Amino acid sequence: MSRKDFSGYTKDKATEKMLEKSDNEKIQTIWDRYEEQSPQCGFGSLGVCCKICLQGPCRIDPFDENLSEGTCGADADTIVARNLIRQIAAGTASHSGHAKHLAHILLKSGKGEYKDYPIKDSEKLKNVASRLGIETGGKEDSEIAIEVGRAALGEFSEKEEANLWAATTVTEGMAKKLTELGVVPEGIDSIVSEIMHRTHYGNDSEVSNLIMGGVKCALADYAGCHMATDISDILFGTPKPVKTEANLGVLKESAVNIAVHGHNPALSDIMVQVASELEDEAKSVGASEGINIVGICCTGNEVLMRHGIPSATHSVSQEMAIVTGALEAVVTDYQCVLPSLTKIADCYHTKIITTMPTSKIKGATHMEIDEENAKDCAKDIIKESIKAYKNRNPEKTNIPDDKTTAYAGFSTEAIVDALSKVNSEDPLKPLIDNIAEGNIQGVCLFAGCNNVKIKQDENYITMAKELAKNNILVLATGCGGGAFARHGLLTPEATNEYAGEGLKNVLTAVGEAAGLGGPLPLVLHVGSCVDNSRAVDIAVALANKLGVDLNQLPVVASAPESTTEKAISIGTWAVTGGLPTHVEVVPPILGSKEVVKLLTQTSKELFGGYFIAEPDPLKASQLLYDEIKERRRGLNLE
Ligand code: BF8
Repeated sequence: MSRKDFSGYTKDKATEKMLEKSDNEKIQTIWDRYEEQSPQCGFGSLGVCCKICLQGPCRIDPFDENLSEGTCGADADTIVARNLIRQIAAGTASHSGHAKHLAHILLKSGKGEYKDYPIKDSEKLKNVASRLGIETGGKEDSEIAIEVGRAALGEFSEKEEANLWAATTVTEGMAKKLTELGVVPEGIDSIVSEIMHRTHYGNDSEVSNLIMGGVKCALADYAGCHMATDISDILFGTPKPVKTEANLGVLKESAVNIAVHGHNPALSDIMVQVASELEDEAKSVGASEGINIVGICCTGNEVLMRHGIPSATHSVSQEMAIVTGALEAVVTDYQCVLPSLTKIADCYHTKIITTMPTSKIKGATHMEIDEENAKDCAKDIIKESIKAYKNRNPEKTNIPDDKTTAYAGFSTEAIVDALSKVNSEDPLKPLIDNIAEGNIQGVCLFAGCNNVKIKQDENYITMAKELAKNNILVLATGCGGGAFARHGLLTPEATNEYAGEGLKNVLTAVGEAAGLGGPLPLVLHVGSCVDNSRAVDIAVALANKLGVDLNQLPVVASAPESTTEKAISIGTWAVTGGLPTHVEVVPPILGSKEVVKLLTQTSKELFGGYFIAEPDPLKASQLLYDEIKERRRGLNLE
């Protein structure tokens, strides 16, 4: 028996049990590696280490005035700003790389070259095309798909006119303001490249100029996120409410358990589509329950939203899915996949199957995605996973019995559809009326990951309960959505238990009108990280309806356990879009007073949004609630 107490690492019981199992089996986890790395480098934590040129690395010592400049003369402010915007560029490249992959698939789908990717949502295709100014009348879907695909790919290079995907999806006021401030990117890849240029040795060292470059890049991240959501819906269907289950208890004793992990539905969705064809093959090796596909991280969110595929786990606890001993394969695409997975898999029978040319892992089996024959490729991967089943060792298998019911699938369209059951003429009116009357005080979007530095899920759960008690409508994306799923907050029961009276009445009225037989869940899961764009769409619709701008709405955001560079990009565009945005884990910026001031104060004057750093989840909830009340006063709603 493990003698270590893991309750401080995670709020999730299933993860805690698997941490005990890892300890017993002497398997090193992300928490162990973090402890071994501690204390972490103070210079790196403050962001004052520069290794951009070969005369470095240099570091600034805040306590030694003789070490206040690097070899080239860059001071702490410049070094922090350069490091930060390079992180934003990496996040942008990741989200938009995902979108670019989908844009290629859409184009080839339209050309008839990718037969396994038909247009699933023709209405959305036409809506997106119209938004981009593409004529749709009298055209076949395939023709429109080609034009939308080309328009999407055109967004990546530098354009004469800033006409980004993003510009057509925000309020007119915001588009105008961002144009005036000169932060609308000319192209997605071009701004990523520009960031690398301006941060090169001997270039931009003026701090506010660097940060405005970062803001411009973050807006390209937003464009990439929105594009990824739009094209995923067109190719795989726009999500509708689904009921499913979450946590490690979704793994089945007698099934071939396959986890899809990463971000892009390009392969995971196809695997879900073809899995039933291989049920007999799975049964022939003794898996009487057939094939059980489960999700990890955001590709898990994609198939959860569209197919109700259960979520096994997310983010910091991804290794624990393998430690159950019941996972035949982890099939990865890209982003947020730990390189440690292959070492842990070596202790069991689990196969780690990588599928993307840009994301291989040492020790994994590589079976590259072939979009021209996507279904065959997906079947080959499933067959490979089935082979592993007979090697499962029952003595090393322990599936925790923890699982919860979860409702997800709340795309913008699904939310508007539910509201239209209350008022078919004017679907947003019930929401606006209830905000005006104070039954709903405001909206908070929870986004982001889990982070090994924070007790897993603690901040999400504490903050959502606190905000909902104060009648704040809670939306969630990414691994945050997973946290709420694991703890039962994506359910009508949670609404009855935790929502304030006003919020409960509204969620009940909408849920019943929409035929759900009860309230909407306490937290509405709107999708993966790129689907933060869905939350923007909802906020933009509300702002347009009220005739105000985003930075006046009682809408706030929180990334209380964020980890990745992508999360930094998202946080930056949320702030630029006017949202007060809470973070718990502060990116490496504390070495520069000037950068901190720009992000927490000056941004409020420029954009209306700003970062709030607060480690205590209850205090953070209060700060967000105060901001909502201040904005309500601004709209004369108090
Ligand atoms: O894509 S999977 S760890 S980065 S939250 Fe965070 Fe989770 Fe990654 Fe956003 Ni989604």
